[in-house]
Amino acid sequence: MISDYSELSKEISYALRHAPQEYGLTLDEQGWVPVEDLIDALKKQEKYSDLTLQDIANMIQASEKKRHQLIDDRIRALYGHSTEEKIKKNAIHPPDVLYHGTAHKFLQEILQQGLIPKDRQYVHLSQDKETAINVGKRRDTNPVVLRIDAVTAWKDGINFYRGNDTIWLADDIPAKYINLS
Ligand code: HQG
Repeated sequence: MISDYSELSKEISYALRHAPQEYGLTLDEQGWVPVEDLIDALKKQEKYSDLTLQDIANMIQASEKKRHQLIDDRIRALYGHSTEEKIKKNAIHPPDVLYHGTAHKFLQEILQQGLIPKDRQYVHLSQDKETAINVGKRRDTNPVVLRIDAVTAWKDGINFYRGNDTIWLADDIPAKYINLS
């Protein structure tokens, strides 16, 4: 039995978002890997020597954030990737407005340059302000929330993609679609 789901979630995110090769894994175009391969790789560590599929299912179920998707015999991260090969996503019509929570120290640069993916493959946006505040709090105790005119950006040809229920992904968002909320 795994007692620390948070630690397991972090390690699985690391493997599936950033370093699959460290675990002998290769992501397919949509980021999937056979879950048995992930389990076998993790089992090499003492603390995960008894890891089961049920532990992973329980971890996903217990998590407040929907970071991972387990379907049949495959698992993938839903967002956050930094691997070299860009995960293929289907572009879909976004809601009229999306939000981005960030630190005040980045504000000026973002308002000049727009939102860029930095170390990840896509820009990450939030469906609602509350999620954006929580994302921003990782970097600033009193984060700034930006309002993205997603539907206009979409009409102008910027692609948006679904991460999970609350997280959207996008290609670079030019500054003209971004305002303080
Ligand atoms: C900033 C976590 C200066 C951007 C979260 C952000 C999310 C710029 C940082 C998910 C910039 C990148 C993603 C520009 C963007 N100039 N700074 N032009 N453009 N930035 O972590 O959106 O818990 O890669 O504002 O909750 O913060 O891991 O992206 O501060 O859902 O599942 O560059 O990761 O989810 O940071 O977070 P990140 P993010 P998990």
